[in-house]
Amino acid sequence: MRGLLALGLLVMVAGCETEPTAPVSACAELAANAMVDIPAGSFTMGEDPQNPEEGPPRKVSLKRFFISAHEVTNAEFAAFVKATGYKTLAERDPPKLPGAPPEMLQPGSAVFQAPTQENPNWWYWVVGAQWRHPSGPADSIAGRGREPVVQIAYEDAQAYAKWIGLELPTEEQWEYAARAGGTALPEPVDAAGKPQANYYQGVFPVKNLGTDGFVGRAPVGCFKPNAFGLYDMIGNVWEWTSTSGSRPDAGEPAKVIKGGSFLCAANYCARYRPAARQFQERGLGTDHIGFRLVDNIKPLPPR
Ligand SMILES: [Ca+2]
Repeated sequence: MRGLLALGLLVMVAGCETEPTAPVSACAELAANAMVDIPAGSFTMGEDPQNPEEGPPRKVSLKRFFISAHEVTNAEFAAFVKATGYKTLAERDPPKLPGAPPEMLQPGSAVFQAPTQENPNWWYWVVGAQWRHPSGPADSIAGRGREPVVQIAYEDAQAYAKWIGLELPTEEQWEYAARAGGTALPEPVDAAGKPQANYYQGVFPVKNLGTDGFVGRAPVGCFKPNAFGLYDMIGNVWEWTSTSGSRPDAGEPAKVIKGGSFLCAANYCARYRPAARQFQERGLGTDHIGFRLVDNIKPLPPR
């Protein structure tokens, strides 16, 4: 069930588009559903907290697993919907919450819009926002099959995972994969200060410079992969994990999301760091949350 009102910041407006602006010819053509073999190992999870929920650092050991090389794309999700007729939560009638404005009783989802002096909100409930129309009915994913799918609630990501025979990563798996065996933190910029991930350059939330070539989502594979060969573990879109979190203002259980998005800025929260985590209501997708999958290499059942 969607605890939409718990967000507080949501109000109703028409959709507002945040299109990529860069030519995407330099982006890698990545195979659909490509998986990367992640070796068993141990790592230090968490940090001395920049935010209280990120610490303390602790040792975590993991078995070998496979993880998606890139975020699940619109094209991949479209194949699932075509095969199954699946309807995402954003396409279904929302729960009839007491006191909800009439618009919030219509199918829709949460969309970011830069605040203005007249309207300081930055999250909006947009009727008709869903994975095919991430910012609202006037927006379309036509021609954007290589972008990460968004407006996906946790249940939607689970449904896709079940269909394809895989699982959502735990937070431990996700963070281990994001750190990629290194001791130094992966950085969103190179030594010369040039962005090497799709995050937010400028002054969040009012001045998006788009120095990385994108003011919104980028197709997967536009930035160099990490040392494990994984793309967009910094930014582009946040990614669901199967790990539960707690959020006092949530109207329903929350799950941990990881990696930050095109909306994560150094001046605001820098939540593209591997240890960073946010707690997202399970039933609420946004235009900056997607997912990737893991294969836990389960042994075949005995014959
Ligand atoms: Ca990501």
